[in-house]
Amino acid sequence: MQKTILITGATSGFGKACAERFAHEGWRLIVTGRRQDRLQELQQLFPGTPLHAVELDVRDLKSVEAMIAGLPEDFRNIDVLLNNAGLALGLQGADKTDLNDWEVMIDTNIKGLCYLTRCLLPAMVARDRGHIINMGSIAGNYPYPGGNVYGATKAFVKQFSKNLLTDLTHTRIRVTNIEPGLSESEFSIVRFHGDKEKANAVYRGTEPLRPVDIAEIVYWVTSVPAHVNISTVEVMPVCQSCGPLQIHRQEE
Ligand code: NDP
Ligand code: 8X3
Repeated sequence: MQKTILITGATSGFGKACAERFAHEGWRLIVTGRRQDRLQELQQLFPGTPLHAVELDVRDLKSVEAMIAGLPEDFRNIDVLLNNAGLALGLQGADKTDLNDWEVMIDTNIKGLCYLTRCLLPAMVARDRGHIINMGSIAGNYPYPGGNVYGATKAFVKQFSKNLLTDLTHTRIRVTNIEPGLSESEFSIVRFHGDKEKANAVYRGTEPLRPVDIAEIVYWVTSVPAHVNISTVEVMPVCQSCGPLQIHRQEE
């Protein structure tokens, strides 16, 4: 039977690559994001794939509820929810950062992810099948300067994923947290508020992960046997690793 995946943030980067990967495997797609023109492009990209595109800001609970209530009959039974929509804003120290950036990250990466999960879970529990895949980050595992609230939102995603699994032990629903490291997408352009030079500098001299690498992993975690739950995948490019602990020494 044809399976259905709902992808948040399908208009770019990981989400778009996942849409391509799952379309290739013959899945039914529900693709969402705020940019209508990008959603229209997606509709052209996969001729022959049943695709339902919805303009959606995940921060708006009423829109999330309306999107779910408005799903066409054929798209109602969702097998996989990919909670991918998210962003980092800024890389300044916590004493200098724009408080509004913090609010947008919390509203999107935490609250939006919770809205989708809470609204879709009852149907998954009723069917006793489903898979929630959350896009975490290595930023939720390791601190770095300027990572402050972004990293903290991804630490939330990590713990929320683990707690979801605990709540769902009596079901056959799977939960996976994927934690990528340095990956080239529109992520850094968004982080630096459209400054492409700063964004390019992040990847200069590196071979970062690509959205297709992440899509491959997302597809893999869905394709293992139904009794197997891949709970966490941490993935970095070969050129990346964790740094040493730092100590600030005073001048003698
Ligand atoms: P992109 O900026 O390329 O894609 C982000 C996607 O999220 C876009 O489709 C965007 O769509 C969507 N989005 C952002 N805000 C909202 C919102 N309020 N409502 C709905 N959709 C929204 O970045 P990536 O593909 O790299 O990022 C995808 C996820 O992966 C994020 O959660 C990010 O934190 C995480 N991640 C990224 C890493 C990286 O290095 N790139 C590493 C680890 C994790 P639109 O603007 O159309 O709404
Ligand atoms: C994105 C990876 O290291 O820029 O989540 O935070 S990082």
